[in-house]
Amino acid sequence: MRVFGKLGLPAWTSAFALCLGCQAGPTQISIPTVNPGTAAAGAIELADKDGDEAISKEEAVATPSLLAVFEKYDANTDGRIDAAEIEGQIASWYAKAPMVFPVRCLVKMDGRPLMGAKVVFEPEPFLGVDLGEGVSDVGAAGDCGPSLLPERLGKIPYGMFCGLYRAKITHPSRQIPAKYNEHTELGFEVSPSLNPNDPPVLSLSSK
Ligand SMILES: [Ca+2]
Ligand SMILES: [Ca+2]
Repeated sequence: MRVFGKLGLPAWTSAFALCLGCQAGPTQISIPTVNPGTAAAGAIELADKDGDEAISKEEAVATPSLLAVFEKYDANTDGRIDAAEIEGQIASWYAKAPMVFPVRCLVKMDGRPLMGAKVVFEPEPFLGVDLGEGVSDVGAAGDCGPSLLPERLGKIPYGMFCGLYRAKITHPSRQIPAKYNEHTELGFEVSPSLNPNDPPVLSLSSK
């Protein structure tokens, strides 16, 4: 079992502190950054169906990650996410410096841990091509820790770059509805506001 089987939960605290120091530099790994304006324009183009230059909650099904963080991104609480709001959130990822963050989340189906499932975090298409996918197995308690491939991370043990990701979940022996993989409605934001001690839950329903 990746991440949790080998390291156990207590490792997250120290790993988080460790990775906060993993900034880009001449002797460090290359950490890609997303252009806030370009990404925001791309998100609007992808999801804005009615042409009002903003993304409603109904339209956000085309961008599952924005659906997952809709209330957070709708800073002026008008029920729509506009380009300025997306730009502001993306810019905040780099307020200190580009970093790698350990990701932790729980995966449950019908309220129970979905042990043995495979989770893939796929960057939203409007973020460009540099971020890379995160992959993880799901442990007995529903824990998972999607991480980039080791060659992207150098000496950093695991983690992902800040970004908006579509979450795709499959299982070797259980039927998982297409709305959680091929046509996923699940999304996730990797950002400095992640708290590894309070992991978000990806809640699936078998119905
Ligand atoms: Ca719209
Ligand atoms: Ca708004």
